[in-house]
Amino acid sequence: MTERSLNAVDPEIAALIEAEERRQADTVKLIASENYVSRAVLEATGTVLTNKYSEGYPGKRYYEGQQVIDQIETLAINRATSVFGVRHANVQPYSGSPANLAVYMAFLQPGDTVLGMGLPFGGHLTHGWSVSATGKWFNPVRYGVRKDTGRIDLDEVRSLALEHRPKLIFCGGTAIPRTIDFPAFAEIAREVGAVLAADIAHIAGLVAGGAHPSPAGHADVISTTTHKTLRGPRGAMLMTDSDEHAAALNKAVFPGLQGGPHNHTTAGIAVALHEAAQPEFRAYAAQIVKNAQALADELMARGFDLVSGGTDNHLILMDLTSKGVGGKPAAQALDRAGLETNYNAVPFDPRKPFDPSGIRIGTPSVTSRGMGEAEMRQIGAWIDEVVTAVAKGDAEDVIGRVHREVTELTGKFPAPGLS
Ligand code: DSN
Repeated sequence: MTERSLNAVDPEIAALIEAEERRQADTVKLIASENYVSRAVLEATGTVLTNKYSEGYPGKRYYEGQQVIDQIETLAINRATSVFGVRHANVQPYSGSPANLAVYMAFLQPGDTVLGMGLPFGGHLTHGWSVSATGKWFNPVRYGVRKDTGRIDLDEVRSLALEHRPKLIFCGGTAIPRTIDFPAFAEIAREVGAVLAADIAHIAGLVAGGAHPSPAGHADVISTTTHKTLRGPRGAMLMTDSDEHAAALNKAVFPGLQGGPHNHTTAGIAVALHEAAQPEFRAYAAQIVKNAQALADELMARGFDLVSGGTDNHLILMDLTSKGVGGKPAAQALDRAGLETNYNAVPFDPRKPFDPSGIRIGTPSVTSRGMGEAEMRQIGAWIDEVVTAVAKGDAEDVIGRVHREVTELTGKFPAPGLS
């Protein structure tokens, strides 16, 4: 039987996928949590591995026919432990939120206290924010950043920990432009007998590439997605050095929260980890940071307020209050100009989460396209031109011109994985 292609079976979806590919190719993607996976990762994820059920773990499954899948998952695990310098890895969590939920299931009972960074300060929903199951089913206590520095106040973290005695402390988040002090968090967690979970979803690629200090040897558990700076497929991993924690985490992921792992994703994660172990990935991680710093410098020179006054990593959080523009209209105008960002709350934001004061910008994707500091300065100039025009209430011509210039630039820097 000759099988028909996607285009023949479902031309509507095929055309939409093609349109999204074109959109990704023609856009300067500045969303800090996104990236372009390689052709190799794409190939691995689009395979027959999606046909197989594998509840359980290598060597201990509830379905037969695991001769190949066991080898794939074992390779992914071994590559994860090697890249991150840990003893155990679980590569099955479907994504970051289920991975973090598994941390709760492994170490807490409903109603127990968790200390995490507040969402508007740069934390994640699953670090105990009120609308998340983690904020409803557990007792959340939140730390933030100092108003004067925009940086985490470790004295506040310590005094909250001493006062509330959490069972679990999360460090890491989604909008933290500065280096996370894992040893300091570990000391606080030890002092109060809490499990320390380092959520490195955003910075996993930087950690793997040596461009951010590693939580290994400090955090009890490391949680990460695989699709951000790490440049893998959408998925997640949980890692630890402790045999006891590893057993608890495995039990929490399956059968606690999930059924069969997504084997095609596991293969993609294995490929991404193989790529992350290559010497050129170190250069990539270093360039992500150089690019973010060049872009931050350009934006500050043009009068933009950056939370914490700059960046140490892949991410810039811009407060547009002084420009007289909300984050949402600015992000929408930038998107129409071909510059894709997301609007984001800034610390102590007086505006609502769906209409906040800031924009979050990241450099993993543009760095994957081979762009460098010169392109970052150009992107900073475009952002300035568009936001200034939006503030003046007359942005259409500027958006049109910048869009043409953006398309010229993206034409010179093909994105990985796109045809
Ligand atoms: N949604 C991710 C981000 O954009 O940072 C976090 O889960």
